[in-house]
Amino acid sequence: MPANARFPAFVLLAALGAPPAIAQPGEGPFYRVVRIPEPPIGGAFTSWMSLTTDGEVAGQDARWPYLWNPATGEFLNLSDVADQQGLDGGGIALDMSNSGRLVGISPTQQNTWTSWGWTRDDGIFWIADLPDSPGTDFIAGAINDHGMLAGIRLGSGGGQVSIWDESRGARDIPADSAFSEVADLNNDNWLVLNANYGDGMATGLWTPESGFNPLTGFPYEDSFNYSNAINNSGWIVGGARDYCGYWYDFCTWPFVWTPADGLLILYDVAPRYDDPVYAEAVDVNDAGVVIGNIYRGLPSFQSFVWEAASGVRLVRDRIDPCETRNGPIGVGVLLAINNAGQIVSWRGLYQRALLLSPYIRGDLDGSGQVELADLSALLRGFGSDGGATYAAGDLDCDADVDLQDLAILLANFGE
Ligand SMILES: [Ca+2]
Ligand SMILES: [Ca+2]
Ligand SMILES: [Ca+2]
Ligand SMILES: [Ca+2]
Repeated sequence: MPANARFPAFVLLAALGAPPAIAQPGEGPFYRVVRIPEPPIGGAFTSWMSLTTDGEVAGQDARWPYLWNPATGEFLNLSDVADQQGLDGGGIALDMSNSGRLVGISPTQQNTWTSWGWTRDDGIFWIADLPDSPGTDFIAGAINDHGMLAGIRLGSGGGQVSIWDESRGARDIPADSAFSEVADLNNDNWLVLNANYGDGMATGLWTPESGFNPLTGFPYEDSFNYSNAINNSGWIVGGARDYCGYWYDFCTWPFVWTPADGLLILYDVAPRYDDPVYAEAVDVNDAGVVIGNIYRGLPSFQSFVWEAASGVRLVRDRIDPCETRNGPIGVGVLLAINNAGQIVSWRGLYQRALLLSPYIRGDLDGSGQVELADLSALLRGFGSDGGATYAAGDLDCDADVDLQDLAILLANFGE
């Protein structure tokens, strides 16, 4: 269509017949892709990655964790801080809070491990030096936005779970002694623990109000059920065992557990009766968006996003079409999601990790909603053929603004 043959907006809307205000629920977020650069000292990110609510990415290289700020492109290298303290054996980050507090461990010259924390204000500090500290044999595995720590004291016969906070110091958590793996800690000081029996796993929740209770409702309580993360509403995600279907064999399925509704297993990540499925949920944000990975059960590895209202969506189908014009980009293992809905994905050594940022197709001005301003901008550019940009209304990245673009916008109108 030549650029001068544009329809007035009211003609188009009349022709399409449906006022946008009563459109169906939209298609949900798509994701823009940023390739995360390699840390300046070299050594690719290893598979631990996290991100703050502000979109700052934490990664782990061969020696020390880094923070990368996508807005400025700057790296903050934690080894700079640590070297000043004479610690040159490196460090491994184990958890980061929403606001960017880190905890991790470093090897000591006595062939043991020492735990450290890091905050923007205080830099690296030794957990053994904290007032009323949990001791030198404490391995911190999780931290929340209030600075509460959770971890394991190794000396006490292997694994006593302990927590520490500034007001009360260190306390041991009375849990079944098998539950000695710290999975995650939220801002209400709810602590998720796993038990690893070698031939099985179980998972449980400790809260200051109710103490420790195993999570229940799993199809096979004494099988491989484990948690990966908890959000600030107490939603817990992980992997649960159940029979595969026709296969007389076990599969691992992603699960979401909520305080109100208990256990929900996401069987719709993969067909139940084909190949054995191994899939898990790895993280959940405070908006209830769950991310996870499907390692087996589909023709190739895939990753997914789940929300209660829309169910499972494969991430490969939700990538900015300008990124996938020449074929799929190979999104890797999803590792973390923040409260803005951004996701970090890791693709293996020597490949760029990805930062995926959600957007709604049709939100031309980036206001977070598809509304009249977006519709009128698209209609102004309607009919352009060649060189059209997203901001001008080319939503499917084929350089024009036509009915296909308009249909996408209208489907998301009001989202
Ligand atoms: Ca955490
Ligand atoms: Ca908008
Ligand atoms: Ca187009
Ligand atoms: Ca087109």
